[in-house]
Amino acid sequence: MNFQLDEKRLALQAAIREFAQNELLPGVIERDEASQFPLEQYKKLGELGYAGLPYPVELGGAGGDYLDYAITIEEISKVDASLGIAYSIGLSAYVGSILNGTDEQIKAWTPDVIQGKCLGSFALTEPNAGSDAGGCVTTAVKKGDKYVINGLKCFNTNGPLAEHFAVYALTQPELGAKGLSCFHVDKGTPGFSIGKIENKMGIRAAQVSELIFEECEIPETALIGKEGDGFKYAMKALDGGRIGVASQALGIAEGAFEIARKYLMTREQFGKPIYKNQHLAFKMAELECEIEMAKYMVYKAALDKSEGRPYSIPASKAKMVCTNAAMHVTTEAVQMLGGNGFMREYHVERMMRDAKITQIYEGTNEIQKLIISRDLFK
Ligand code: COS
Repeated sequence: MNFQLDEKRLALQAAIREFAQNELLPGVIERDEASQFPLEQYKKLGELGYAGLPYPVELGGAGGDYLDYAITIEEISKVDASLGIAYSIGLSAYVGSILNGTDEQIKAWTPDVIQGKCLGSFALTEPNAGSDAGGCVTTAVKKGDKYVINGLKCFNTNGPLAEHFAVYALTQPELGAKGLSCFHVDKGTPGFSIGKIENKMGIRAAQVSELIFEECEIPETALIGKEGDGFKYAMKALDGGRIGVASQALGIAEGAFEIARKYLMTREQFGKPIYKNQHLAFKMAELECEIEMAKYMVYKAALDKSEGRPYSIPASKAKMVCTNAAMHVTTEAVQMLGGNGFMREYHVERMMRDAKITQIYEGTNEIQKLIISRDLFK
């Protein structure tokens, strides 16, 4: 076991850290307030070759692995967690779904997202199919050489901005989850429109919306993989997505921790820097350990995926531990900064709001406990 990042990864980490300071930090508070996505910065990441890190060079990726990808999301999310989730959804949930297709489909529909030229989105959740992802009612009915999609998807990250969508719909509704199939749908396809854009508590710069399908016709060649295998593809894509969310949460925790650390060293009360209060110094020691545990868990899950080991359970464990750490660290950071912590300009209140959704999306932490405990007693 090697707990050290090698030179190449350290260089990647330093480059993304610099990018985040120079390109993401300016305006991050304003983008949060205005719910404005940093699309230009996202595309710049792509131009610099930092979007499709784990994917093959033939597809426009960097031929790296999922630890590179995790480190990148972590560094982005230390500063801007909204960009962190947009990046993760496009590159793991969307690309992860389309990778179940043929070589032709993969070459047609993944390179633009892998190269960061545009965003991808993943459409599974419906108003009555959240944790019970198999409870979808959106249908895709075969008519000649086409499928006709009807239904409503909700809480779609990147919905209003994405060019490409992986859409899950029932081809055999009577079979429930076993009748679910995966399709590629392009933005602008007749019958496909963006519904309500959500006004959110956190990750406010990320764009999340409903997707509406009304007699939306797509060619039969847009079916990804086999009819009826959609639920398994979605679960696999979510396993990868959970590594992304865990990395995002780790970044949020680390970002808030660093702001708190600097604050405790510079803020003076009762004639001394406040870190000299043992209560606060010990609190920081505890949070430091919590962050380090979270980091090892998500790095391990990323390496399990990269090196071909089963990663579903490690991804669920990492997702739960990292997101709980993000919530805890950010809440403590707001408290330690006192009145300043409550103010926008100190960033930690935004980080606390951003942290909350990480415990909920990509499978609630209760669902992660279900997955982990089922594995313990199978
Ligand atoms: N990878 C591949 N296949 C998987 C899998 C995975 N990670 N998890 C489950 N499957 C397969 C199972 O092997 C099973 O296949 P068989 O029918 O051939 O045996 C099938 O999928 C059904 O699995 P299961 O019985 O576990 O399904 P359940 O409905 O009981 O539970 C949970 C599945 C609850 C784990 C799932 O619905 C889930 O993850 N829910 C959360 C959804 C989510 O994360 N949403 C986030 C938002 S996305 S926009």
